[in-house]
Amino acid sequence: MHHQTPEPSEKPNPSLPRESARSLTLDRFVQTYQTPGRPVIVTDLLHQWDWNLDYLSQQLGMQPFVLRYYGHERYQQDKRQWTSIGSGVPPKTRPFVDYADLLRSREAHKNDIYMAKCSIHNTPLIQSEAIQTLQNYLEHIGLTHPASSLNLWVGPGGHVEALHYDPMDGTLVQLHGSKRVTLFPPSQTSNLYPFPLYVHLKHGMKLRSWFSQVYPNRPNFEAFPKLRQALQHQYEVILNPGEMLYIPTGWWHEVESLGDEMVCSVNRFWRVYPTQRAVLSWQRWRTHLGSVCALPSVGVSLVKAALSRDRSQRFKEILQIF
Ligand SMILES: O=C(O)CCC(=O)C(=O)O
Repeated sequence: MHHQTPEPSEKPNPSLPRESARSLTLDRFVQTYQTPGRPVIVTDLLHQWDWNLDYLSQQLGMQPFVLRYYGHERYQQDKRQWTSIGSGVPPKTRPFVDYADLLRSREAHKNDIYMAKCSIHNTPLIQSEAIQTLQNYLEHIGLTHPASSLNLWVGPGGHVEALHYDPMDGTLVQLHGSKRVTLFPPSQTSNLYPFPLYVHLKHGMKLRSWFSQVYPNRPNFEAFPKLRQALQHQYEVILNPGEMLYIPTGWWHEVESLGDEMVCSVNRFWRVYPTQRAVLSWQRWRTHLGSVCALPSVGVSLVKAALSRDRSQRFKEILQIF
């Protein structure tokens, strides 16, 4: 791969607005951020809680979670060679304490093993003070129509969730360690070279058309010349413990866990308001079309799972992809 270091003039890297949870009102959130679909970092939200590995192990114990085995070579490869990404990477189900051991022994760092988007609804964490405080605050700024459960993301420092966008609005909250989030507005979609919709015909939901084929920090301008334009519109933020990032639908984001230790966040997806913003979002329509293209392949996987001996586990793994 030919990587070029971006010229300083190609990477202005502006930051996003930061608003204190103590002063951000419902009206201001709705008018300034939600209605136009602009991201914001909310500070002073959950800084008194620290979800470190001991706390998580004590709360989650033997409860099983699906881990994604990304493998250490993934980010050395040209993304055009990928056959899976996001929820499509090979899963393995393990008790939380086993994953904690993989983090402590650094096996999780070595093989880039990530616990991504795991619902906390059937765990004691849902009753925690941190989550009660978070729920009250989200309600306070008018986020009252969730499109997903509250999800836990736990992983080794150094892990990167590759550049993608989501079909829903999202909130990402840091509860231990920090993350660097690189964002691009929806207007930059074609300059970020998303995987084409037809990848779903071959790979079903394993490879996803809402992921980008570029590395924003190691650009290959020969293969992706329009990336130069996208880099003019790049934002970079460090999300610290207790802070929350609001990511409107269609905003591209790459999320890197910083430092060397375990990093932990909670996210949730939300219905997009006002509805007009959802209807006018080409990125959202793209994800729907992509899912339709995936149907034949998903159908074949379901038939194969139905005919297999470990039917219920295979069904669970297929459902986990959505
Ligand atoms: O925290 C991460 O690793 C990824 C989170 C993410 O992609 C999201 O919240 O939409």
